[in-house]
Amino acid sequence: MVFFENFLITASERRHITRMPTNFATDFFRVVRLTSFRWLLAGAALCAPASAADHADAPNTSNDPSADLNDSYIFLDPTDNSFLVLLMTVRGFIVPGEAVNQGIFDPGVLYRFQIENTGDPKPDLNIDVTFSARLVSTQAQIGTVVLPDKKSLSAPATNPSLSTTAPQPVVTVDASTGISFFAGEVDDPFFFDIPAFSRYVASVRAGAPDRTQFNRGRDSCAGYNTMAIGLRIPLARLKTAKTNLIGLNVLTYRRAPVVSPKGKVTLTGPYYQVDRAATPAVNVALIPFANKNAFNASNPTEDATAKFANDIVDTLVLLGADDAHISKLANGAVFRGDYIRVNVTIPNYGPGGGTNKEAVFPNGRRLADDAIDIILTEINNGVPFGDHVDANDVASRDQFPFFAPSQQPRVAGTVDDNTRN
Ligand SMILES: [Ca+2]
Ligand SMILES: [Ca+2]
Ligand SMILES: [Ca+2]
Ligand SMILES: [Ca+2]
Repeated sequence: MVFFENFLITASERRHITRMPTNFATDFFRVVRLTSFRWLLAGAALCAPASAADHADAPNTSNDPSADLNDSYIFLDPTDNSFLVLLMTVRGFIVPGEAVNQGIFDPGVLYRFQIENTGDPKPDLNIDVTFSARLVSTQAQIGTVVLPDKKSLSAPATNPSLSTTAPQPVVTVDASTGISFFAGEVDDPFFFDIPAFSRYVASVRAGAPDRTQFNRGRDSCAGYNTMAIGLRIPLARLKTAKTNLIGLNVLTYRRAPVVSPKGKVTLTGPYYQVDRAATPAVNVALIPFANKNAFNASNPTEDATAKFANDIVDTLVLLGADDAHISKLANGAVFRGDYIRVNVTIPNYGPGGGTNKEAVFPNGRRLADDAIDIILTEINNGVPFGDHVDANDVASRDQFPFFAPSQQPRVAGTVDDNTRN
């Protein structure tokens, strides 16, 4: 199976999984073996209504939208495979009518691209992005990118607008490093039918799994925008001789406000971690509700100590995955830490960030990859299973930053139901 070669684990790791003590799932698992209602139990494992990839994945992030990561992407630039593209989206579900008011980066948040390039769970490099405060709505915020060697570059974000035409993306190329930077509001590239999935889970809970719920095939993110940050980096700056795999994890940290004795508030306190996002749907679908905040506050090195392994393996068991598929899936978020890893020897080509099947998720992740269907199919033991939403609602660009233009308020007379999804 080419798709999940990056998730394959060793025999000793597999033994470690089977040796791990199970907790609440033990009795469920026994019942699963004895009844034909494993999908009923699978529904019970999904402790909260389904959300998106990582949109509003935990109580703390739902309450802190500007630090709530949605998705992360890593792929070779299909126009030149000697460059690696790193993308993150944050603050989802911006309605076009609020494109300006909500199309803003929080100056109190640090947005981190965390790179793993030595083949173990330990992160090796950080690239951190922060933004100036917005002073007037007509002026772009300034992003500052701090590279692993602590050198930094500053460049404007793309300022949002309420025009019917989306603003052109402002891409800044740093001459000394060859790195390109983009930040701004874009169409949310994630596509998933959230209500269908929730209704399907409810039908499973009710003991009558109803896959026809997916027949409606509507994209819950269609018509909405998200904030996005993108970097295009010469591969040679990130690749080491130790491995052909480069892993990406994205994180947000919020700076604690400090209140002076006279009541003045400044963002000068220490940073604390708010969210992290690598493999889509790990926290949303596999981590029990009670541990979702803890997962976001944790890191890949802790993943590798099996801190959340029981949660993930137990949920996959309850979802009906067999041992072989649990091995592939669990390893992606456990024994080498939760990163999206791309094999940089596999060429990437095609429009919109790449579409050739050899480079599809989980070999990295591209905007067009139907990651949800790929994961659902693996959980369904390789039998095709998906939500009938097969692509983004609008076309991605063919060059960096690849994101489709932001959704804008409609021209007079336009009839659409995009955001009534
Ligand atoms: Ca999130
Ligand atoms: Ca490492
Ligand atoms: Ca979209
Ligand atoms: Ca899909």
